[in-house]
Amino acid sequence: MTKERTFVMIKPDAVQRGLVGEIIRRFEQKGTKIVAMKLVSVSRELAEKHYEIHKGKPFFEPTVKYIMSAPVVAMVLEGNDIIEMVRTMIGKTDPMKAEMGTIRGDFCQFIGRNLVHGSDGSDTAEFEISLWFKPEEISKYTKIDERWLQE
Ligand code: IDP
Ligand code: MG
Repeated sequence: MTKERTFVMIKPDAVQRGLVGEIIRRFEQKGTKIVAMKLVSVSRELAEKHYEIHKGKPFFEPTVKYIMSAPVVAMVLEGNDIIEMVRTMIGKTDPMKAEMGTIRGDFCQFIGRNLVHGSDGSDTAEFEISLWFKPEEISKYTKIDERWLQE
């Protein structure tokens, strides 16, 4: 197991639909550690940088507009193999293909309103964390359940 950090964004539809607590609860119950978190009204510059890998695709502009449409909750989670774990918990990009029990599978229907983002690899996690957070916004601390979560 590798200790990693990942970037999670609770998107505008989740904030508007009152699902922030539910989504954070799922990550907390799984035993993940929140090391940074803030509410952000996303600028076009930030939105375009975040989705720059998708520039040129037909959904680029709608997706940029989507994450600028209302505040988002930006978070950094830390833990063993957390990048893949968060992706598994979020579910497939298209909510109609996402398994029940995942966030997208349980709470949404449209690919362009899919509630939550999680970094898809170690390079993107590093890029996204540095894009959204200053180093001093990321906390280092011991969580008291850590030794009970691990063998
Ligand atoms: P991911 O969020 O599961 O990593 P990506 O393929 O990286 O999915 O796409 C980024 C975001 O762009 C998606 O979460 C979704 O909001 C939006 N998106 C992706 N593909 C489509 C599409 O075909 N139609 C509309 N929106 C899309
Ligand atoms: Mg992606």
